[in-house]
Parts: sequence; structure tokens; C-alpha cells
Amino acid sequence: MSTRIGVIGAGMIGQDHIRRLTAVISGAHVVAIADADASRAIEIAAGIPGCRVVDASELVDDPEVDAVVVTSWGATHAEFVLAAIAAQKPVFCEKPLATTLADCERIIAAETALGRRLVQVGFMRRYDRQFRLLRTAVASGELGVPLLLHCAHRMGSVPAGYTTEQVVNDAIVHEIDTARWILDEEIVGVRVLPTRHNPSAPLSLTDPCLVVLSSESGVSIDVEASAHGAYGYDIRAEVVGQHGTSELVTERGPRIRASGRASRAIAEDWRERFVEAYDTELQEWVDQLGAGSSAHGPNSWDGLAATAVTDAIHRALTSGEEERIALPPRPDLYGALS
Ligand code: NAD
Ligand code: ISE
Repeated sequence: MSTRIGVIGAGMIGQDHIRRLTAVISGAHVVAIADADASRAIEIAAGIPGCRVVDASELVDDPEVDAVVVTSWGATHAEFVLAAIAAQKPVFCEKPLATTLADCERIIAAETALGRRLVQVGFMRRYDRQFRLLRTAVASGELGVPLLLHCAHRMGSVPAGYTTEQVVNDAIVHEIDTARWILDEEIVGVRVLPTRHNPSAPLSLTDPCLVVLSSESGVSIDVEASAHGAYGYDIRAEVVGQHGTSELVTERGPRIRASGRASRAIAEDWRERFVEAYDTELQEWVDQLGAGSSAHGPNSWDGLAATAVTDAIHRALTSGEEERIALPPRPDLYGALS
């Protein structure tokens, strides 16, 4: 039986996930779309047989909707995720789970009271082959004790009006999650280092933004987030361990030798770089729904832990000091860290 999905938010990633759910993965189909911009919802729904346009406030409780995908703006996620938990429907929520720690705590409290995990957060890098190899290299012990993790998040370009808040909540949030997942420990401290301003960026944007996170065991994780990476979308990560290093291989396609140079392509944006990861992420989620099991992917706890760190980065941007992170106790419902 095919799972009937309702999607809230038909913007960039909403449309990409709708295409994926409709044309790429098996076991689900999109029956309802809601967007604050009704004309956008109408246009997208028109291309999908049997798909209705529904008001966001009614989509979760719609009896024709079995499970919900939330791809609206970050600050709106908590409302829809809480509604899905109240309706006891599985919900796949794009990152961030919520933009405030208080909202994340409300979500955890609601799920814990229900006693069942219904929420999966869209930390799709956990489904990327290269990130999985990096994590396996660390877990194998071959590198010895991990000491440092160097990360870069270079966006080729960003939409006009892109803010420092988005750099932190939408971009660096991925490095926070991958660091926790690769190292299998929480982040406990954050500093923001001064950088020279990129003349291509508006003065209001912290670009590049250079953040150093510290893990429980003392691993330092430096994250360079560049909103005007200029040459393409480039995500890098390298673990430096006691006995060796391991890094992501990020170039794509065949190696070309021409005009006196050897080169390989660099992805244009996140849709291209992580296309297989998004496909795997949603296929596994749908498979779990079909099997009637709780989502096994990144959960509400992972969402809360990431938001606790983004909150601390915002404090550090203002204070210029190291900001510490104190997480509430992790409920048993969420099991071990990863
Ligand atoms: P977007 O602005 O392109 O699209 C958001 C859509 O949501 C818009 O169409 C907007 O009208 C709609 N919307 C906003 N509030 C709404 C509400 N209350 N009810 C109904 N519709 C509403 O943004 P985007 O780039 O698609 O990002 C959306 C979310 O997905 C963000 O949280 C972002 O961080 C996340 N995202 C994740 C990835 C990833 O790699 N995992 C990539 C891109 C975006
Ligand atoms: C976007 O929202 C994403 O989640 C992408 O994965 C990220 O790389 C990009 O920086 C964000 O804007």
C-alpha cells in the first residue's frame, strides 16, 4: 500500500522532495500540498494527479494524509511538527527541527508523553556515501583517537537578503549534526572567530563565518561557512586522528585532462551535491512507514542538540566569548547518541 503524504512548504526543497516522492522513490505519493503562497501550491499540485491544495492549518489533520513532510521556513516547523505528534502521524521535518530551544523541548515533551518516535529531521548528510565512509573510518579506530575535525561549507551563491541567522540555522546546523554523528558525542562549547569580510558580501552578512565547536572529549571542530564561495558548492570535512587522517572526496564526475589541466566538476548547489543522499533518506523513511516502524533516522533529540548549538553560536556572535552548552537530560526514547 502506498503511503499518502501531505507536504507543507512548496519552495526550493519542498518542490525537490515532491518530485522525489512522486517520481523517484517507491511506496508513497503526494496527496496534499500547502504553501503560504497559494499560487505556488496550486501550480505544483496541478502537475500531480489527484493532489489537492490544502490550508497548512488543516493539512496535518486531513484524513487523507497518512504522513507529513514539513519543508516550510525553519521558524514555522515547530507548529506543524507538534500538530503531527498530536495527530499521531509520522512527520519528516527539514532542518532545523525548530529555531528555538524552547520549541525543541516542547516537541521532545510531546513525543516522550506519547512514548513513540514520530519525528525524523532532514539531516541528509547521514545518508551521503562519502560522509558514511568518513564516519566508518573514525569508528574503525584506524585513525586512532580523533583530535580535530576541519569543515568547510561553501555555498556558490545565496539568495539576495540572505542573513547571518540563515548561515547559522540553515547551513552550519549541518556541520553541527555531522560532527555529533561522526564523533558520536555532543558539542559543549562554541566560539566565533573574527574574519576578514568578503567584499562580495553585503556588510550586514558575517561572511565568511568561522566557528569553532568543542566536543565533550575535547575535539576541536572548525567550521568555515562561506556564503559567497564563488566557485561552486563545496562541502569539506577532514578528521585528524592520532594515527592518520580521513577526508571527504567531494569532486564529481570523470577526471578531465584538457588545455594543460586535469580537473573534475564541482557541484553547483546542494540539490546536485546531495541528490543521492536525499533519495536514500526519503526512501528509507517511506520504507519504515510502510513497515509500520518508528523512524530510525535523525530524531527530535538530534534536532534539539543542533538547535542548542546554533543558539550558542548566536550568543557567541554577540558576546565574542566562548559560549557553553548545557543540554537537558536525554530521554530514554531517543536511545544512544547515534
Ligand atoms: P523556500 O523559501 O524556497 O521555501 C519555503 C516555502 O515554505 C515557501 O514556498 C513559503 O511560501 C512556504 N512557507 C513558509 N511558511 C509557511 C507556512 N507557515 N505555511 C505554509 N507554507 C509556508 O525555502 P527552502 O530553501 O525550500 O527551505 C525550506 C526549509 O528546508 C528550511 O528549513 C531549510 O533550512 C530547509 N532546507 C534543507 C535543505 C537540506 O539540505 N536538508 C536544503 C534546503 C532547504
Ligand atoms: C540549505 O538550506 C541547506 O540545507 C543546504 O544543505 C545547505 O548547504 C545550504 O547552505 C542551506 O542554505
